[in-house]
Amino acid sequence: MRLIIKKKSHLSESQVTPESVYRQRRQIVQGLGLGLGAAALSGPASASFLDSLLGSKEPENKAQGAKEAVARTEPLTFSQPKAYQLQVPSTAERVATSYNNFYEFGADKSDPVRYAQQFNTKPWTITISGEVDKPQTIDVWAWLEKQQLEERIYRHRCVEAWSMVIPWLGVPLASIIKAASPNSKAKYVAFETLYDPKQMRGQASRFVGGGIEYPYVEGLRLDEAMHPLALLAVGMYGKTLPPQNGAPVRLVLPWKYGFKGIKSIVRIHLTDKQPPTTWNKLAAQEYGFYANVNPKVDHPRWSQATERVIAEGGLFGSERQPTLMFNGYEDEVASLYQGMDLRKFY
Ligand SMILES: Nc1nc2c(c(=O)[nH]1)N[C@H]1C(S)=C(S)[C@@H](COP(=O)(O)O)O[C@H]1N2
Ligand SMILES: [Mo]
Repeated sequence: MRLIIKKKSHLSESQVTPESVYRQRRQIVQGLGLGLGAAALSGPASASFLDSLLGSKEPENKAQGAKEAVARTEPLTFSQPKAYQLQVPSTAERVATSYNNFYEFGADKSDPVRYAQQFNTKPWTITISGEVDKPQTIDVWAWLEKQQLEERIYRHRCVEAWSMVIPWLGVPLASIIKAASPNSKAKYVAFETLYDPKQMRGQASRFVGGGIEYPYVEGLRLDEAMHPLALLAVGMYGKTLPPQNGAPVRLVLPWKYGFKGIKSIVRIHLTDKQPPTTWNKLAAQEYGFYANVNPKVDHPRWSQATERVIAEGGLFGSERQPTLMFNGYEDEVASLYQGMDLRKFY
């Protein structure tokens, strides 16, 4: 019986993220009651191993997935505010849309582009509820037609110590929150991803979904959510978001680790208490509520001082560079955390 299928993709994780790091992050996931022996699941071949257990087939050509994804997007009209155009070459679109974290479709970097292509985002609604004077349900595609979209070229830093530069399209998160009129009790904002195990193979199986308890949830303090850098993204590279990047609507918070950027949002709920967040529930000592990018506060099992840059040339020749405080957005956001011990509130 052949249990391990070696992947041929040139987008193999090991070329982008130091092997020790992605292996370590996955190990947490593996330790969480997945049922199979840890030995059987350990190492970078584990996703392939699971695939083979579940009977899925390796596609002939993975680049095909990326092409389909681009074909499913639609062009958008937008402005380019001067303040947000980072003067650094963007990561190649092909790379940013085929090397993803979206555990609902599998824990391997190449799973989302393979398994999210049939994801149905039409129709799509987002409810805004809780401590607001005007709770509402938004029909996303009708709402989108009335928005003035902005392009924002932001740094994108994953907690796994790799980074990209991505031209996102969206509206300030503040605009949609203001429209619901938060009341005086509103101190935090909770976000929730769609729960639909029929469409999301990772939600249907703990093996595939990395042991995460779904739906994926995230949260921000209200003042963080109202910050002008916080973007409710609906597109990238001039088009609507492809499914693997969080279609139709996701968060982008460039001064925080990527896992705060929750994808495929269906619910926004304002509360007076700090809401639970997915990675914190999974491993609280490793992933905090704040998750601000900070080169001086290491992950317990790896350094955050530097990052591997996945730039224009894609995965080949990617180099390490120093990680910047708040991912380079210190001037903009440091005041949000004045007086806080950033080692304690990591
Ligand atoms: N619902 C959901 N949102 C998610 C994730 C996820 O697994 N599920 N992964 C997060 C992580 S760890 C990162 S780094 C970013 C990746 O976004 P990208 O694939 O567009 O680069 O999405 C974040 N949002
Ligand atoms: Mo991440």
